[in-house]
Amino acid sequence: MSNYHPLNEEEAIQIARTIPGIFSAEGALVCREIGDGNLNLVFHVSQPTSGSSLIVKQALPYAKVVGESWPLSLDRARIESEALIIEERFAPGLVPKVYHTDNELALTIMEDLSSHVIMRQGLIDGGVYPRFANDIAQFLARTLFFTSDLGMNQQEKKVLARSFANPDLCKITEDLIFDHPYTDADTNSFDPHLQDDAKQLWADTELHLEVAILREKFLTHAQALLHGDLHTGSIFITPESTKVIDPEFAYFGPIGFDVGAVLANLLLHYASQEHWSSNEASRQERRQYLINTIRDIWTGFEREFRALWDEHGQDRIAKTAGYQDWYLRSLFQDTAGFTGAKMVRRIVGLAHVSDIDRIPDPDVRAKAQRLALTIGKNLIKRNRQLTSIEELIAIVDKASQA
Ligand code: SR1
Ligand code: MG
Repeated sequence: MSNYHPLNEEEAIQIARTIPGIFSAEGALVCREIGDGNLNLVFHVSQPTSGSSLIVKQALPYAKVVGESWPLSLDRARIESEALIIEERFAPGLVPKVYHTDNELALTIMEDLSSHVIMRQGLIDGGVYPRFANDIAQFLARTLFFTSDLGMNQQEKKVLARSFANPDLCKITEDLIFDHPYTDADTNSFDPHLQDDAKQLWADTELHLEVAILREKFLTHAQALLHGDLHTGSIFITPESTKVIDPEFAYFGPIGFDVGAVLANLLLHYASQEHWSSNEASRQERRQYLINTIRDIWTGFEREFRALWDEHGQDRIAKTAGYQDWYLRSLFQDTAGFTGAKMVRRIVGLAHVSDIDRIPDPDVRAKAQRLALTIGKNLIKRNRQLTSIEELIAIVDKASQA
């Protein structure tokens, strides 16, 4: 019989004590449950006398954001631990260290990153992160290249993919990103002032065709091991350090989905500058910073992915002239489309982003929401025609000037 049960703080302390090399034998431990995400319990366990600490993360058997009526597999805790270990191998220093995994209790015990802030909040507070574009470009290029058929033995990749079948979490994405925002679904949630905008989304068959094509890619293109939920709430940051957390949605899927997740969340923050910048000059400056970051991420990602391909590509046929250019163009188009889909879902779907939801004035919030929707819809509709990051930026600029 399974020993699984949700931990309380005392039990989290007892388990934390068993992790070697973190706490001194003397000195009490204290614990706080700090989980503010949609799905899990997160215990912060620390020892005031030594200053040591760690995180005990436990999956719940349902989606916390909805309640027990939405059951979810506990296997996602194993998936998260194993994905973190693989990411550390290919992108060392860019994820928290995993100290221990307990699949029965659905636990990952890992490095405490309290010296960092969640990037979404850091951006809201006006933070500037000079290392971020390069760090995340490296993370994306290295984890995605080395788990793709270009950088991993193709038979080993198939075997690895077996342990990353993640049906429950993929189903969340299939529904909440690629279906529900485009119909009058019960799970949708949006401000009443967006009723007409939502109706337009539900009736826009040109948009639906592109969403269907993106959804098909999400369902069938097992290109590489994705993080699967790489928004700015899944990144811990300081100006000197970037750490990607929370890969419980990891599975083998289309590379552009991860790159697009990062760009989408920067663009949602861009749209939210309607509120967070106090005047037009600071808004322009902040938006320019975000656009420069987006440009640097894509160009850094592309440069590193091509360099890895040239140096480590094992395949004779993958060296065929023109194939690398075709592949990168298609990755870029997927990135643009997924960026758009990940923006639209955060305005009308179940789970939103605080950058926009915390805007107090409904008129200002509506302006930010409509800007995000316009950018998102245009990126979805035009993804298959785009060929450069400058074209993507031009879509953003045009929507902002309207
Ligand atoms: C029911 S879970 C809602 C969302 O939270 C996660 O972070 C994913 O983005 C998911 O879609
Ligand atoms: Mg998460």
